[in-house]
Amino acid sequence: MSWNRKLLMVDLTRKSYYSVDIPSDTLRAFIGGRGLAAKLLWDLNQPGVNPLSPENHLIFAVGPLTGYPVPSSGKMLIASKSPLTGGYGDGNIGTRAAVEMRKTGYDAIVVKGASDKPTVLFITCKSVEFHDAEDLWGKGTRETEKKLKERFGSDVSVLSIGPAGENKVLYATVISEHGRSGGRPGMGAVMGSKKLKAVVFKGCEMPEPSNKRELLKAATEAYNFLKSAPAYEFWVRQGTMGTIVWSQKNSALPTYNFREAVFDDYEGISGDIMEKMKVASGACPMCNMPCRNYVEYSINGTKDVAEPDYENVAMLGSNIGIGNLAEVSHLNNVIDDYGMDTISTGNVLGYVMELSEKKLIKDYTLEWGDFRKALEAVKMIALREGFGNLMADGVMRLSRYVGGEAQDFAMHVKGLEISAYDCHAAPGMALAYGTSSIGAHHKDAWFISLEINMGRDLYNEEKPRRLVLMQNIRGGLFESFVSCRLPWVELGLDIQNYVRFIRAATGVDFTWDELMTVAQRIYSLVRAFWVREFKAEGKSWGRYMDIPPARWFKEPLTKGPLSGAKVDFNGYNFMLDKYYELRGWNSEGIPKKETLEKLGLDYVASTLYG
Ligand code: PTT
Ligand code: SF4
Repeated sequence: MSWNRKLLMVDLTRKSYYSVDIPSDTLRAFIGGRGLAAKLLWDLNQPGVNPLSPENHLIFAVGPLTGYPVPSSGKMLIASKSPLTGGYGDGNIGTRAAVEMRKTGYDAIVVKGASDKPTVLFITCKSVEFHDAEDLWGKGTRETEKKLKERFGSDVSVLSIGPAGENKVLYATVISEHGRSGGRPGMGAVMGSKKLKAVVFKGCEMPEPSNKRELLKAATEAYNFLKSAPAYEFWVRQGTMGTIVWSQKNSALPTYNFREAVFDDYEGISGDIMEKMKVASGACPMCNMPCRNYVEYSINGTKDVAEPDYENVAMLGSNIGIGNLAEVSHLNNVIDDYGMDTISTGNVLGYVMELSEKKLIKDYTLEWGDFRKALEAVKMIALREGFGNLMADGVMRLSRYVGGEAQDFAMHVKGLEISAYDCHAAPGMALAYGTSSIGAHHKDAWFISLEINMGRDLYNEEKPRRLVLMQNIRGGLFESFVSCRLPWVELGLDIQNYVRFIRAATGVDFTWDELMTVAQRIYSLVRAFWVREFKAEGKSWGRYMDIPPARWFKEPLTKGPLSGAKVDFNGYNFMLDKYYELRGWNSEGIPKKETLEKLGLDYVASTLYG
């Protein structure tokens, strides 16, 4: 069976709820996670809805692999219309809450309305309860989770927001287990706008897989493969932090607001330094390749423990000129507690540092590498104090406020700040950012590693072809199964294992081609959602939405072995055209009518084309 086949609909305004069955053909067509979330947002949201209004829907979704004993399946998706970008937004979070949610008997939970007072939702397999959370409003995510466990029992799992979500910082996220964060494009702000401080889960039992024997057999083989993979030992030592040195060597480490791609002090924030500070490691549920590294650090004599990952460290380290992992870890920790995205925060700080250096702002200044002032700025953002109120709206809005040349080095795509790979010398990765489903995030395609092998300075048809495949696997399948992609990405677990898992779990004889069609369907639906929302709000939509910041085209690198590199604008557009062709979208990046119909999205076609 595998799917719970149930949707929980919660109305926070009325404090009511009911459940509905999900039709089998919907599950087959969208699988779960992102697929289901995109379908629900398309169906339930009024076009043009204000993302921070009660009418916007917030979705928590698991998939048919979530929580099964298959490699790294302890993940879930949080999705909504994004207040940061105005388009489709989601995030993937690895937490026990994913497993508990699956055990409550729902595949997705849809939250609409807004409470008049801070509220906690307590969801079990038997009931849905609305609890007062007045005492938690204003508290950090760490204390919130602790207090909720005291209140509901140590066996519950918690997703919560901090002051940033409450204050509707446009890149506020949802936090779990202190150091896990999901929903970069402001999913925490959507929760805050609904006065939903936290969701607490306590499940009963997992749904039975369709073919348990086969699922366990396939999973055991995969777990064994991972343990014996050549990269395993280094992975469990450094996890994503190994990428700092990799990015430095490959001129991809964002440095000084993506002005450069190598950082003089990279050794101070490297995986090797992290290993020296490491006091423990951990894993998301069902994972046998633990990559959560807990480091102990001391700032001004006060010790604490943080959980740094590559993106956090690059964006709060090299990108803002800090080469000290203790300082970066502290920033990371504080940002987790406020509940906002480290990538966007690092971008905003780097952007304000560059604006200050160029004397383009007078209201507030920040210098490269100034840890103390960066820490103050983080607080100002989370609490929307002074200039922090503007910084809380992200780089795109800040660049419009400053205007002129400042827009050229505003590092975002579609309003979402760029994650930690510089693309001066990686046009295919720039295309991956340009076309990602939620704005500039690497989750749909960490194309740069492949591109380095293919030839970085090439502009050809092969790159968009490989990019579409990579996005379909990562953004289509892993986000819908919902399961961590890192066994496949980092340790080379053959993707065909997942075809075996999904068949055994669901009992549906999915073929590879059918799974690719599901992924194409999800991509076109998500893109159609963006277009529908932009049109409904009277905002313009065009291929310029898929073009990364001017900096990468105009200002070459001046340091490192790839000094002089920049992206060729015509070459980029050539690959973008090929990309559109492969997706069946027109030259403005809009899915064609016949593409939508071929994918079974006739209802979407009739909205876009009348
Ligand atoms: C993800 C993004 C990432 S991706 C990182 S580090 W990375 C940043 N982490 C943050 C953090 O921490 N605190 C914080 N306040 N903000 C943060 N923002 C950033 O968020 C994450 C891991 C990692 S570590 C990666 S690559 C992989 N991502 C996966 C994905 O997206 N899908 C999937 N099926 N599997 C994945 N496996 C890996 O999971 P977002 P997590 Mg995160 C402290 O949420 O919104 O998708 O942005 O999920 O549980 O923290 O695991 O070098
Ligand atoms: Fe979590 Fe890392 Fe395991 Fe993925 S590989 S499930 S991010 S611990």
